[in-house]
Amino acid sequence: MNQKIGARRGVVVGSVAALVALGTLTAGHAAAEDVEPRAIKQIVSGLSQAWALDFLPDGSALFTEKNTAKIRKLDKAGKVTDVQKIPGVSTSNEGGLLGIAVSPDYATDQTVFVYYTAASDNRIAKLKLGQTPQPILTGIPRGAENHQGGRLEFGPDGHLHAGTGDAQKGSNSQNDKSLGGKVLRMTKDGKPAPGNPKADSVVYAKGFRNVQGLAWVGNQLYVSDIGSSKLDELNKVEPGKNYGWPTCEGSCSTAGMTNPVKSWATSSATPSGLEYFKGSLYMASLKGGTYKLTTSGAGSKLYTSLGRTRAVEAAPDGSLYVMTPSEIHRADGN
Ligand SMILES: [Ca+2]
Repeated sequence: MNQKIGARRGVVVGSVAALVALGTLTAGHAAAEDVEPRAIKQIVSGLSQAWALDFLPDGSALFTEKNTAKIRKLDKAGKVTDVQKIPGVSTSNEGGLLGIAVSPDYATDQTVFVYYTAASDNRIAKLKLGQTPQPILTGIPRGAENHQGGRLEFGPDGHLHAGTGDAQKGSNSQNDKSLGGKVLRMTKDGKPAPGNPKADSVVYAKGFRNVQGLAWVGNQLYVSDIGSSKLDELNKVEPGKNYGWPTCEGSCSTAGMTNPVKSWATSSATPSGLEYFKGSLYMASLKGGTYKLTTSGAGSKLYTSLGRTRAVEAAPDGSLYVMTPSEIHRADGN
């Protein structure tokens, strides 16, 4: 497809959406450089099941599309180009090419990490752009269709963290030998990171159903977890703790289980990506909009006119990128 036309049309549609949502913009404010107070602007449209996004040191963004299995690049001028298709991706309802994380040492190692569903498992691979991915961690259980997890983020400790799903088998989440239903913490070679609860395991915390977002407030990790039919969760994650699934969905009083800091009805949240930006947690919602929250989960939704949102990432230019399955928006977080 012609990305230039797609991007140009996107700017117009985005301005209209911003007008409707916020009443503060005029159609003339189309440049991506001038996000204003209370502004959100569409900078890309026409994507196919976009899933995750991260930034290169030069300020351009790399993002994944779940079903096309493509890594694509958004340059600072708003132009989208294909980088490459990841081989061996097996798509399902929730499976495909999912997370992406740029090495914090990209300037020296030029390495990017992806999380994807393969025929027999979910896996994490590293690659230099344009080259063949090298798996660093395999054997994360895959569900026939759902609960694949998929988020990848580097922590402030420099280690790679992954959120996984229970692969439609709740007992995986309580099984220390399964990589499903966990937060994983690893080196760039997929080995257990120093300081993990068990020195020989990449498992950092357990008892999740389907972790979709990871973010840090200082050195404190928070994750979003999609519930089954009752409650979705925001969890404050400590190493070695057990976050309850499948015994508990939302808060409970079962010994040994750690309750979420906040839960929401699955009909209103179904959370996805999580980010900490200018003093607030932003949690994407597949039921529409993005939550702006305190660390205790107080707050409400912004950007509801966007519909489903999948990922939220703080950009090096000081803005917040909000990604839906088909669009990327640039916002100021208000
Ligand atoms: Ca829980």
